[in-house]
Amino acid sequence: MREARERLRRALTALGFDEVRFAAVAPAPAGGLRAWLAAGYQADMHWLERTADRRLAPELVLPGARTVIALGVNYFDGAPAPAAPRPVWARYAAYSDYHDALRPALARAGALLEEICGVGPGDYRWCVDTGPVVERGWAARAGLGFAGKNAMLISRRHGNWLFLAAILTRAPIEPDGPLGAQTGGPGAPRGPAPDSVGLLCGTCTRCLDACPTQAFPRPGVVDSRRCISYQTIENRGVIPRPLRAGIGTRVYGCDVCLEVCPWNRFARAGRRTLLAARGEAAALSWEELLAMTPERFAAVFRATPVKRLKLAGLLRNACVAAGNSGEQTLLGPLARLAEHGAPLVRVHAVWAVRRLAGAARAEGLLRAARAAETDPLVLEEYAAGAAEPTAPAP
Ligand code: B12
Ligand code: SF4
Ligand code: SF4
Repeated sequence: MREARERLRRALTALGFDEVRFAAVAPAPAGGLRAWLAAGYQADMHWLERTADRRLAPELVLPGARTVIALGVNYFDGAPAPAAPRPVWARYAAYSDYHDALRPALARAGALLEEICGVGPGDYRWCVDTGPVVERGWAARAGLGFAGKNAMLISRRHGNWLFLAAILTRAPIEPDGPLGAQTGGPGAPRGPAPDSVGLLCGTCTRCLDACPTQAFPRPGVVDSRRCISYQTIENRGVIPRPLRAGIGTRVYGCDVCLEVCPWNRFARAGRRTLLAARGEAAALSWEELLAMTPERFAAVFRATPVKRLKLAGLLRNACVAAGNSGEQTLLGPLARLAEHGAPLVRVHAVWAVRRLAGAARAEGLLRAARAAETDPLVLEEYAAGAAEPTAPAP
């Protein structure tokens, strides 16, 4: 069996997966996901509640499941962290959508599992991100890395720059074991239990200190409602006013708690054979972003994760980021967006003009738009926020 496991590991590595580890299906640690949901940290991602039982118990997703194969794909390109005053995108947005990109490789991985472990096509199920599996938890169990205080699954080889995927299977494959168990020597592991958050963080707290919106109620736990990643990707509505300044010039997602992690110094640029680089977004200037049309949006973001945001969502984010940029030249484009067809865009354009110009100057710039406004959401924005502090010049 061990020989088959190593053959499978080699075959999946050759397929393009940078980490291939095995965990035995076993009870999940108490607390974790359930405590997180009970605290409301999922914001409006109600699908996480509906699927909680299955997320924690692979045997409910695939009856008779014995093993979780935890897979990681390194998407680090070796470039330094992007910085303001340019629009900043999460690193993963520089690729075509990883859900679609990894699917063919996962189908091929299933065929290899059949060939090497002798199971049938109904004896496994693979998922990437959207499946009902706590991917980081099972990856930690399999020793692919450890759960950092930044909540990321951190690999000693690749830092936190890994996409994760999982294959649940009825094949009984010998598990690799979590990191704590391996490093603790024979017998019971010394120090923190293998499932514990921050296993290899020591006294470091960089990620917790760096989060611009204080989204960590405690180490390893993210309150999505305060997280920039949630607000700029998952939230379809208005971004809460108190969080907007903290978003800085981030247009899509957030990597702050990832970038600061010292474990990344061991990370090398990934092979990325399963991913297709898409540099168009990062090359967009503020002016191009704020003047984005439906046609251009479709062309630039086709097959990327950003397309799910839709044009109004992207313009919403671009307004907030531009408002924080300190670039006075953006006042013209932002004032035009205060007359955009979508109320969602107008709300954030009004905020951005005020933040850049200050309340007194903004009044003149927004006079025509305000006179024509009838939408209650936008009128509420006009009524509030007059005291918003202006963004510093870059
Ligand atoms: C919902 C979600 C979000 C939410 C909530 C994030 C959060 N911290 O929970 C939001 C929208 C905020 C988000 C943001 C991001 N996300 Co996200 N997200 C998910 C999703 C779909 C579910 C996560 C979840 O269940 N959260 C609930 C909490 C309680 O669980 P957890 O932190 O994932 O897991 C912990 C517990 O389960 C427990 N645990 C410990 N041991 C064990 C053992 C077992 C057996 C079990 C079951 C559990 C367990 O500790 C785990 C680790 O801390 C996963 C994909 C998936 N299917 O798992 C991707 C995922 C976690 N996201 C990912 C990424 C890349 C991001 C961002 C970096 C994107 C960006 N650049 O903007 C940020 C990072 C924010 C952060 N610091 O966490 C990657 C993470 C890869 C990695 N190396 O860790 C994943 C795995 C997607 C993927 N397939 O690659 N995300
Ligand atoms: S992704 Fe950004 S906002 Fe979210 S927890 Fe990390 S640093 Fe904070
Ligand atoms: S930044 Fe420090 S505390 Fe945060 S995950 Fe990395 S090592 Fe752990």
